[in-house]
Amino acid sequence: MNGQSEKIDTCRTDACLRLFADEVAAGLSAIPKELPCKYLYDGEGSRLFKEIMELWEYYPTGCETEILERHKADIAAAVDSRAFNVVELGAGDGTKTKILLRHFLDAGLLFHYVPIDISESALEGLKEDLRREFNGLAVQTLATDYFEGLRWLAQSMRRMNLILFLGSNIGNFAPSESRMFLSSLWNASNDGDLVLIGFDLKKDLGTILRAYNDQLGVTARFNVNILRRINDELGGEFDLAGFEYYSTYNPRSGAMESFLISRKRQTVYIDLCGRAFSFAKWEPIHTESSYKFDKGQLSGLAPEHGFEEVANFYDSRSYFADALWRVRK
Ligand code: AVJ
Repeated sequence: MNGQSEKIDTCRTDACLRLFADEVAAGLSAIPKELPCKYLYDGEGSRLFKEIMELWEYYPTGCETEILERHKADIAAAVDSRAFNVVELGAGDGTKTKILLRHFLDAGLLFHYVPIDISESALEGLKEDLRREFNGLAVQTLATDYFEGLRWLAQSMRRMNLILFLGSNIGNFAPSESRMFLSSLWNASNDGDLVLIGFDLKKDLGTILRAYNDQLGVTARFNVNILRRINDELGGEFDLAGFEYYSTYNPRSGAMESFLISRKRQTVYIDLCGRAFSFAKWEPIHTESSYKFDKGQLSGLAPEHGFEEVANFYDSRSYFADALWRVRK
């Protein structure tokens, strides 16, 4: 990644910085403390997440790649429209999506690709990649969060949409947020649209725990990076060595829960928040939840939100699922 793309994810407008500062202040004043996981993905965070996707411990990427390779023709067959949009929420570096794009192009389907991602540097890299690999593919990128993305979708031309929400990005939502998200998704789409949603499934705990506690410590660095970002963009004074990454599975909620834990009693001033925040020794900041699902939950979610189940695709170990739903209005 070049120097320029490391800069472009930082907030460049006052409004963006203000929101970031306000959300950090709210999260660090809450009991228990938390930080919104969307702020993990600045240029450096997106680079570290790409590194995570290449770790042997982080199985979701390989599983979903296998699913898309195996079922790309089934997905293409479900699209019964001559011209459509492939809209992707949280596209990231698009490595897995390229499997579908390649197949659709080879099958002679007529479509535009609209990747939406909070990380502008990830999108820039993706656009560059696509220009090289998929000559002539119509691509329109949108650097924004999911909710802005859905607003775009609602206003987009009335073409059929295939909406991709891969990688178990949905796992970052608590159940109530997930319901809200699926309702917004339904509201923003048209009758007959298709959605393909990736869900990480419940499985033996060792496998799940290893995926978030890799030996090289990339996931730890990915989490600590949010404090570095607060230092750089908000004038924070975090001592990065003063916090330890900890991630564990909560069998009641069915989620991996990740934290940064203060190793000592400390007070940290953040300039743009205009105040300092105190941490007790061993006090946690919750940085991310990654919910795991079972097959029953998957089948319940579709009808509850106005979708019709078309198919569930699994990898050979049933570690991961891509659910294909049709919007019914
Ligand atoms: C991008 C949200 C799917 O929760 O598994 C990976 C992010 N965090 N390792 C996940 C993540 C730590 C990832 N998602």
